[in-house]
Amino acid sequence: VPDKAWWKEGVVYQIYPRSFKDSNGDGVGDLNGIIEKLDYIKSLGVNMIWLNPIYDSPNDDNGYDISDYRAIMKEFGSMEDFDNLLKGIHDRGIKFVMDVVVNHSSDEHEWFKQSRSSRDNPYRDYYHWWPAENGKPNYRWSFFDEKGEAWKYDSITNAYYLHYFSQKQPDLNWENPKVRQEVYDIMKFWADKGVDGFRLDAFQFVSKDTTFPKLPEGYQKEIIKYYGMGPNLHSYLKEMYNQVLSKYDVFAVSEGAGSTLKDAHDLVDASRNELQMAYHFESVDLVNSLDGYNLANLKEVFTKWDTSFAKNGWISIFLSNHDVARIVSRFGNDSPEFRDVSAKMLNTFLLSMRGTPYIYYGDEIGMTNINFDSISQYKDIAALNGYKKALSDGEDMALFMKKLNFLSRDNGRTPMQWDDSKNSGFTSGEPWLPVNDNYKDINVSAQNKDPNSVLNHFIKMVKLRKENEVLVYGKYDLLQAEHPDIYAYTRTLNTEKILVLLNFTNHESKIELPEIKMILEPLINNYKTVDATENTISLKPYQAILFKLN
Ligand code: TEU
Ligand code: CA
Repeated sequence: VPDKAWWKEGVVYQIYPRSFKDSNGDGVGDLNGIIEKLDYIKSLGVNMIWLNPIYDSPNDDNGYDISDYRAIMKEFGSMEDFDNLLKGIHDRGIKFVMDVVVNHSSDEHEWFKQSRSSRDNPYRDYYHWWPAENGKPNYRWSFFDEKGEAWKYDSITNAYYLHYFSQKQPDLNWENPKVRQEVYDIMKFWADKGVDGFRLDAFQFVSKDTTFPKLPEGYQKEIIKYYGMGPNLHSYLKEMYNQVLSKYDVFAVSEGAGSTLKDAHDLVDASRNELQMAYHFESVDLVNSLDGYNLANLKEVFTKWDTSFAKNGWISIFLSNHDVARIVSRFGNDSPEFRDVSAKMLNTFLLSMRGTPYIYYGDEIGMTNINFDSISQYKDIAALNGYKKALSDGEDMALFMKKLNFLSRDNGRTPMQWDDSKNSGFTSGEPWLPVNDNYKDINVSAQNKDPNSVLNHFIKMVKLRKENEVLVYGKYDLLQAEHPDIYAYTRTLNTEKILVLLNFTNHESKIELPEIKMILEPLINNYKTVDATENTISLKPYQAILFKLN
């Protein structure tokens, strides 16, 4: 059994602040809006809140481009609002996780303004510059650039700067000790305010080989292998641990875990004194085309990671966040017939695995994709610049739009659906991104009143996890790996054993299990009945049941 820790036992609720609750009618969610909803969050039973970045930012990438790490984005409120929010969170016994975006800053950060102003400016080495008289630097691919180029020419000093993300997100030079000291000071500033955890954005990319050697053709298909886990990453993490993490009762989670299981262990194993948790992308990457996923792969990915982390290290469990489309639309079934049952099944899954579950706002009520069909509806820079790039590359644009419709990040960023009033109670003004039309059917207020709602099922499942340590720490054993429809596993801790049965399909399916003889009452079930005989159980479409075996 792994060592115990509060951050292993929690359930994280992730809030995209722009879209959660607008308190002043400007159409943009804000900190006071979150404060208004703290009792709601408390009622979910979750005990950690992670907010996407709330720092001052020109919003080229919705806050992932930071212009001041010690100030709050004006649209979101003030530092006083932040202090009130943090107090409100702590008063309710909830921990707070801060997003730390330090692979890059905004080009509007004072550091970058200084850095680009002249070659001998003291901030010059805060970023990666390549003097143009040395010729063009070797190609680097960019996630968000409209040409797919990570080097941007800047005429002021006749040099290129590096940006793995957008042109307005220049990469910070971590090889410069001054940059690292700035980051640790920023983290201490927030830890002194009382934040309980840090989510390190795009962190596997910070350390770089600053000779920028030529990389093999097509390397971007294995981007993490080439961009991730740079030469000095671990020594920087040990430094961060010594200066910051070890001094407070905080944990830190890395976004990205390298490209191998060993990479991931090297980040989080306790003996390394680096980070406490990491999340890998293999689960969300299961759906990255119109073909969707297949259950065999899903089982394989989750089983592989669980097995590897059974004794040492700790990972996050999630199927959604602000970088992907909605969980029900990708992994469940968002048709009116199956939307609710499949949402309940997926939440049952996330909350019955080992690892800290991260639940994205709106998934507790089964929010679905918005399915835009015209490029003018999109707001996300990844979609807008991806569109420009596809056009200039001569891609099949009808296919491109179909993919965007299913997979775009905007699908997962629409306003929270609170009630059936105009704009779902999110704002009294014009929402920055439209509310999904289905808000009259899918909203918190209606689901609160319905004991069989997705929301009440979620609350019940969180409670079950809290009351059964076996669901947190218990050993995971996959049953009948080859079953085409059903994901079945047990969780075992000392004498406690729980059986989890999940039908991932839209048809009935049977599974034969000798264990069933011992079954009495289900702990939780997203249907009213259990259809079992002596040793066979038949699951309805997307049926999800937990049984106590011992
Ligand atoms: O994402 C980092 C990351 O690796 C992304 O490339 C992710 O795979 C991509 O967004 C999918 O389209 C983080 C944040 O989560 C993301 O929201 C930011 O846009 C990005 O860093 C830059 O800060
Ligand atoms: Ca607002």
